[in-house]
Amino acid sequence: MKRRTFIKLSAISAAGMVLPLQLEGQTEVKSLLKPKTFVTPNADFYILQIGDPKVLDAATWRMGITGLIEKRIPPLRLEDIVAMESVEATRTLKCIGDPIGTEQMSNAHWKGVRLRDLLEKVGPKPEVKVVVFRCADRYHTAIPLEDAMREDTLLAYEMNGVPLPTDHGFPIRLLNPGHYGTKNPKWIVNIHLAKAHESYWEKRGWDPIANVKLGTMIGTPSEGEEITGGKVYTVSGAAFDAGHHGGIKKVEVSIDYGQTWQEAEIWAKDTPLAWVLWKWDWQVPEKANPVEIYARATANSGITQDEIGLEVEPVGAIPYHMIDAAIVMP
Ligand SMILES: Nc1nc2c(c(=O)[nH]1)N[C@H]1C(S)=C(S)[C@@H](COP(=O)(O)O)O[C@H]1N2
Ligand SMILES: [Mo]
Repeated sequence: MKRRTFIKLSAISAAGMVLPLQLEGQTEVKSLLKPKTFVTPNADFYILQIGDPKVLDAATWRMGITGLIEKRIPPLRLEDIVAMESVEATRTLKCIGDPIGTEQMSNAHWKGVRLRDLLEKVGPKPEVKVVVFRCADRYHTAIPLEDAMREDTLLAYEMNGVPLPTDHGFPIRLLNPGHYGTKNPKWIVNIHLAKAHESYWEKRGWDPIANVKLGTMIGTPSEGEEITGGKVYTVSGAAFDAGHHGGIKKVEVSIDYGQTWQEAEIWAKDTPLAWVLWKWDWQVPEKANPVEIYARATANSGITQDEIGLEVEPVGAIPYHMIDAAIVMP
């Protein structure tokens, strides 16, 4: 098996198969760029979970904070959380089952509160190591206490200006910077402070840390697309490092199997916790030919994705995304 076939197959995995992939062709509107907007509309944001979404009622929903705590407080109501100091942030979510990020990566503007502000109300005991989230669909996952206490770890209740949609975790979900979707639980009903915890996906062999790796996805062209020779074609996509390498510095494209690289234009960006969107105008040769398109990112730390990925502490990088297309004559 050719290595690039392996990469494509490995991008489709258990966690990514829980819901069918969003198949291209649903909207055959010829958009020039993919992703085409910096903020993904809620209706287009990918959805992934272990079962059916849980429809929770804000009036009766309560979230307890339990476990190794210094001070007990009554279960919180949504209005208690909304009354706290709020924070807004643009954040990209990406599924661990789609490391390249062609289908299960989206970006939204969220509003919520700092998890830290809630944990400070109860006071974690000195022996606490992890914060466990239990969800209405029986999903559960834990994050290290030091991640929970980060200033940018949020419990979100709004997404793109509206209450969190049911599909994305109404009324409350976690936004855990730097980590794949598995560590961003939805429909939270309990927060438990503990010494250790084995989470839902870890029990099934998935990475318990789930740090996002540096990656670049090619949105246009799509796999197998026919590109008209003799014209300009805009190759486009997204790149994301979730802040682990200081954010994306540049994105490059190669159409000669990685011998030479052309710098793409980054046309939309925010903080390193959101993706960057890039495009590169390619003057397509006037000759019918198969073509392979590669894209790679370089982060502000100086590291560049390479053909076989990259093991850089603490998170590394995934290999180039490669797209097979065909130049055809009009
Ligand atoms: N309660 C709950 N939260 C969950 C999951 C789940 O199955 N149940 N799946 C996780 C995974 S694997 C991903 S990729 C993200 C997807 O979030 P989204 O559906 O809002 O895009 O949700 C995460 N949070
Ligand atoms: Mo995921």
